[in-house]
Amino acid sequence: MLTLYGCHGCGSVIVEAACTLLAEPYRFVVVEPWTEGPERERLRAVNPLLQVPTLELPDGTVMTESVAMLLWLLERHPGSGLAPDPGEPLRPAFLRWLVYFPAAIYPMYTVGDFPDQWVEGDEAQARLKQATMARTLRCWRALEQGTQGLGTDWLLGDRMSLLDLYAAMLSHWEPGREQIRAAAPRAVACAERAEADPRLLDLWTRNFPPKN
Ligand SMILES: N[C@@H](CCC(=O)N[C@@H](CS)C(=O)NCC(=O)O)C(=O)O
Repeated sequence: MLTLYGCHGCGSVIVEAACTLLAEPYRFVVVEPWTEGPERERLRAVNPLLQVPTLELPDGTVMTESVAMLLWLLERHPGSGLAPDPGEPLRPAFLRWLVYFPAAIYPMYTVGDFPDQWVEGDEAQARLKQATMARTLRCWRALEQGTQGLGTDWLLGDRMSLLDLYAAMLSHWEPGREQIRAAAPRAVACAERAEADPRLLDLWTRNFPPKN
């Protein structure tokens, strides 16, 4: 069975969502990379960068990088419908935007969540944080523009794909869903459609409890 290291509301959610839709069983090890403790040391032993998600395969192979895990899961479950198949016209756009989420948007949190690791001084840290949020919103605007016409109800094509799931997870993060919606209304509508999938309702509610 797979072992997934992750935590509440963080990047492991996309991998959990994919495993759920693909009926891929996994054991979940809760670990917050930023909280000291024995779990963090277990994570360090498999991923010296101390990041989640980290995935351990049944043969002991360790995978990091959410997009690598998703592509590996797709290969393991051919015909899942969560991506256009190789050779299909929408495949290049799928690959582009699939990698865009962790390559363009996710790193803004690697910097913005820990500004003290990058610059010294409260003011400089606040400015850096602000700059990462501005860049995040620019990335969402570019996604919105770049995916226009690729789908109507979904980011790509006529069915939910991993793109909608990435959009759902990342649009829960800072600067918050409403600011992200203003930048990328269609992408957020697709994300919310994905969240409404009955197979995933429990997962989203557990990871992103509704705010009162
Ligand atoms: N490129 C990685 C990024 C993973 C990542 O940044 N995860 C966050 C949690 S959502 C983390 O572990 N942050 C701690 C750190 O970067 O030190 C991926 O796509 O999986």
